[in-house]
Amino acid sequence: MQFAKFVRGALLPMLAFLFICTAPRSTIAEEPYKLQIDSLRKSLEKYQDYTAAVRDLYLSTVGCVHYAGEKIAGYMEYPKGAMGIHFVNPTMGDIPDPMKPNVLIYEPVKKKLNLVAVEWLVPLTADTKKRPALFDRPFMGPMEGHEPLIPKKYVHYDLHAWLFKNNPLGMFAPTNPDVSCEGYDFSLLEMPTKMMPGP
Ligand SMILES: [Cu+2]
Repeated sequence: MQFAKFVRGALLPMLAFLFICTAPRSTIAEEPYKLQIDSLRKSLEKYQDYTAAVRDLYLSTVGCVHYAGEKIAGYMEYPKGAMGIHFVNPTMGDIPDPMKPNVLIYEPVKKKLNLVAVEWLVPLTADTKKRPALFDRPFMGPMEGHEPLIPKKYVHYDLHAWLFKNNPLGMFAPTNPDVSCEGYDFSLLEMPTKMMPGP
């Protein structure tokens, strides 16, 4: 049984190795932070009810933001997909707290709002020494504010985490092709945002 031996001895280990190498990067990168991310998800569970979010001063910016996926030199690259409706809490400090994101993101589905993601939004200030990072993930940016909902002059870094809806592009991708603004009255197709120089 030469062939069976070959399958056991060489082919199976080779396939296993190939599988490990080609597993989505996000799955591997999230592993060391799995417990922390699980407890973060648990602590934010209550915001599935958007009125609980509003009571805690996460305030709706109304528009459901999505991107067409175009690439323009000098501008952020957002794969085709949506971010959703950002509820921003302006009462939090400028240092990102891994357990307290300052943005919650909802997807409008029929007449409901489903919590799908969170975001940390960090302004670029004169005190910024380096690019922020959480869960070993560097933030994107710095970039201009996202008009028309955020003024251009609000130059910032940001990091998204799709805690409540799977994102085929990865947990920390900025847009989610499985999230849609369709059928929602305040759907907003945004242009990519201009990149800005960092510290
Ligand atoms: Cu941004």
